[in-house]
Amino acid sequence: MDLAPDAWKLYGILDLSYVAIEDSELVCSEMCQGGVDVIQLRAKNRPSESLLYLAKTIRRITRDNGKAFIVNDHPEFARDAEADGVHVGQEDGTIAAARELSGGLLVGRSTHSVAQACVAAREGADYIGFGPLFATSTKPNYFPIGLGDVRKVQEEVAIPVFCIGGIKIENLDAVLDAGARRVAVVSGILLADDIMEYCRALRKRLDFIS
Ligand code: TZP
Ligand code: MG
Repeated sequence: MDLAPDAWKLYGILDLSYVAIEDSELVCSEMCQGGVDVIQLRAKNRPSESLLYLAKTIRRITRDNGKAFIVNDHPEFARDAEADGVHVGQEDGTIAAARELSGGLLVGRSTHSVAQACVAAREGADYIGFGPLFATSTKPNYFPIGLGDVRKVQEEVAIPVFCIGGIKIENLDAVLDAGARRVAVVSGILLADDIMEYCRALRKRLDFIS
């Protein structure tokens, strides 16, 4: 398992608004075998107890497959599940607080502009999400920022930038042509007929990117 976000290109998000909890182990395994580098567990509005239990299960599967594991929103669960990191949004407190609460794990931050990306990097985030590039029902209340700043954000910050939001196999070339080197994908993967094959197709295209 490579713990350096710098080594990750394909960031898969296991979002329980798309996956029934009883299917999550299988989906996680398929994502791992399809070639994601890292899996984030994202479970908005879920009771905390079930989330910690699931986080421990996903930790086991990701570890067995040599993949990194990130927990969204809950630094204490990240710590207790022995995840590699925690991912926090703009409203989720400081990077330092998330790192402290997680017991010193990696901390990623969602950003929606180059300015927010710069702040996150200055604050000490280990990587950022940047988007949504395109409109997406996974994060419906966010205005899509488009492809225009993809190159610029990577010039402005030295930490890894994961482009996110509406990315599918069909538009991946456009995202990469705009300068992206890493992507995070939720519904594209989770709604695919064959999750493993879908991840493999994304992976294959990303392998050409330095
Ligand atoms: N942050 C910015 S867009 C987004 C998140 C979590 C959702 C991306 O989901 P999808 O389904 O890949 O568009
Ligand atoms: Mg959050």
